[in-house]
Amino acid sequence: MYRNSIVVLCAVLTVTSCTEDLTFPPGFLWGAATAAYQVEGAWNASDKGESVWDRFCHEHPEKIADLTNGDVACDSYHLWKRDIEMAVELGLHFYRLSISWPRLLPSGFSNHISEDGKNYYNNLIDGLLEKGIEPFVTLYHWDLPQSLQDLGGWANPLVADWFVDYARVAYTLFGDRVKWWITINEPLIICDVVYNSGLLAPSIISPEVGNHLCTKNVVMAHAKAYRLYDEEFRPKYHGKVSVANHHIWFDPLSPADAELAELARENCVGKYSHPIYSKTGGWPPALEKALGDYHSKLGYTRPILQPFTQQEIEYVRGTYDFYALNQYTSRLIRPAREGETFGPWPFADAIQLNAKTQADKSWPTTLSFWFFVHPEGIRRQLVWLKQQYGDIEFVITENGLSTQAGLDDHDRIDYYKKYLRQILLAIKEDGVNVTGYTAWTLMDNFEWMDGLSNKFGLYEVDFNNPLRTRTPRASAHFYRNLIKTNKLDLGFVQDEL
Ligand code: GBH
Repeated sequence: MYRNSIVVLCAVLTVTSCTEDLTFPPGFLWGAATAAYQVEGAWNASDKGESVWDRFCHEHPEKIADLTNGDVACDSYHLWKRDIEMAVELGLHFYRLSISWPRLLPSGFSNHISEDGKNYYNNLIDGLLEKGIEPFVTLYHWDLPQSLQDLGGWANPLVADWFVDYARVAYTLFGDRVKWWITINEPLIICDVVYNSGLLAPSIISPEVGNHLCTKNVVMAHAKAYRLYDEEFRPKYHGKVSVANHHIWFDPLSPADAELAELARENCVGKYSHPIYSKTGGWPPALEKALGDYHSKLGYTRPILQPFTQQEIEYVRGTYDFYALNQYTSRLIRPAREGETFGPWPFADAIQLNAKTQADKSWPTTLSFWFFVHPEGIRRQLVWLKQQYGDIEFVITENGLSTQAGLDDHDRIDYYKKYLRQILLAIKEDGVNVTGYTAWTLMDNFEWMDGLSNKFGLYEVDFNNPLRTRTPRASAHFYRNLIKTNKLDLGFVQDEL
């Protein structure tokens, strides 16, 4: 109670007179992230295969806000030495990167490994390690080989086998040096956003069926890749494997909507986490029922969210070494009124739950239409996760702000201060075991449907310059200072740039 009062007091007092403990636990890990398609470029270098993002951007340039694509992006395929330099300048403990599946396996299958693809990732991994920076590697950050999409992609249950074959290649080639693995980045986006909105590659709109088929296949693919590591690679390499989920924190619009908000949390997070992290495994029971009802009302005669067998429940349960969360934003939720229409779940509404979502008027907007700033959301999310899945290790694998161009990004610094302060409260007041944090993103990059004009970077990238010059923003100085001191300086201001 006393400590809580101090915290409340600190919130209203100026920073200097505050006794709030703003240090992070000793050994706390600091990193920054990127993803292959967003930074690498070299989309057809050497024998690289085509990805769904290559195809989508080339066939539908109009679907990207500024008509750009990832053909060159930050050109990290050629400029990886500069990327490592930036990681060194910031003092990062780890750099979260992703491997492009079609760069490593041009056909999508493991029958042929690209020599150049292999060399690229070896160089990057070795270069980081030489500087004492841990490579934190995501196997899948949305760039599915187009060849596999042509065979049904994430809607085909065989994708789990294709994925585990790819994972085996990556563990075999890089597992001696990579100790942190993420199997899949944000199943929610891969399944729910893609099939509900068509806004992202491969842009297949199937909001009643495709998204739900994808859900189980993604969970199975993760579980297989985890089990493979656990059985064959962990004994010699001793690394850690998890999946990175996307989290939107849902609060009820009015207290009467509390149960609905809980169902929305299950639909957003529980759907991809309950099978893996809960004691019982399987789908969250209330959600499985709600989706079952939804589909029967639509006239389907069998469940569309594929049920697990008991054997599958046990196979999937426990397939984690830590909990990885990406979090940016929040929503309020309420039941839909008669006759209201719905935008796509999860950033607009929740037709599956007959519910409408909105942002609170007090939450600042950002350059991204889906993104409202709500720092308390990340603390509530962490507490909820601990309540649901127990006292496990949490690593924040993405968090950051989108802005316009410019080096003086005090709004980004402000965002980091506010979110990190809430994370500290989760650690110190709520006892959540958060052991690491990852800024999204190291440098401006191809922000999917928002193209190149929407900036998330600690470093600004000049996309008009063939050399793709990278320049630190004020926030890079803030982040470097944070890592150096392991302490949040709420008064930090960067004057000189
Ligand atoms: C993360 O996705 C990604 O992992 C990362 O690659 C991305 O650059 C970063 O965050 C910032 O967006 O969903 O209909 O609004 C976060 C989720 C996915 C939200 C793409 C916006 C655009 C289409 N983002 N999405 S929609």
